[in-house]
Amino acid sequence: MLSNEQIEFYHENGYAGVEGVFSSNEIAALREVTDEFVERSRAVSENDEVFDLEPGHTAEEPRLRRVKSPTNQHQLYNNALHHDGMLDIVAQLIGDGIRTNGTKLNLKLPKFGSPVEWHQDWSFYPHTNDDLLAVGICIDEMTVENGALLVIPGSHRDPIHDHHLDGLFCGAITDPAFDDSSAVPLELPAGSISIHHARIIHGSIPNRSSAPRRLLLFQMAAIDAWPLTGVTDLAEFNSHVLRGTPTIQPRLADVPVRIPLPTAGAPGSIYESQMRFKDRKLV
Ligand SMILES: O=C(O)CCC(=O)C(=O)O
Repeated sequence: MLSNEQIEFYHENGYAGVEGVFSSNEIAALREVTDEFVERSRAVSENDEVFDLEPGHTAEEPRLRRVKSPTNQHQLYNNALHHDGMLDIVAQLIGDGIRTNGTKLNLKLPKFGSPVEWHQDWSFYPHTNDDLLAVGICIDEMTVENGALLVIPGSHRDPIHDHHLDGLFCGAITDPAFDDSSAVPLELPAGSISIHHARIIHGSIPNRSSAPRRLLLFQMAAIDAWPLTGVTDLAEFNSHVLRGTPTIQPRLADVPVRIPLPTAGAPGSIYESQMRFKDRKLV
């Protein structure tokens, strides 16, 4: 559980790091199953429903950068999503009713793991209120050298920045005057969780070290936050509830919104949508 100081820190700064949430056995099991996905990616040559590949990926030298919706791909990841210690912490920040609105496993394998350009998750999925955050389970120690998550403290209270390029959503902050000089890294040992508010500005640089940086990310929303891009299948929507009772009465808050439309093509991963943006800061 978080102390009052940790809760205050999160609300003030928009992020938190909590050590020792996952045991060394739980982390060892997550590493093993993640290694299996890297092995399986050898048989894949193009991005598909499960695998997102780095440029230069080959069967001989697999360069997997994301397993999409890992909780649908393996029971162990799904167990991690329901981890009570983690959900107790999330409940302290967004309330007892919790829905997941997406899961992903970002891998920065040694020496080349892709950077992620500055962005606010909220630009991808604005909701009726902003009690949303992402939890990252550190499968490996996360350091500056292996491409730790970088955050701009307090920026969850900023307006929503422009994430469009040439009129199309690209999932990165495109304002050339954007200043990232106050960014800080979230350096954490394996087994920790990182937490970042959906509106905080964050990103990461490439992995230049010989150690992997694998981060299992769970997006979480308060149960009464509804996506502004709509819900078409209520049963499916409610199947993502992790704790609490679903409601059809969204809570409305005065939040800044830009809709992530139009897109440049079929919506892909953040790596794909940011590719059009050449003037990147995090390279
Ligand atoms: O894996 C990372 O370093 C950044 C993750 C992220 O911001 C995202 O996938 O939206």
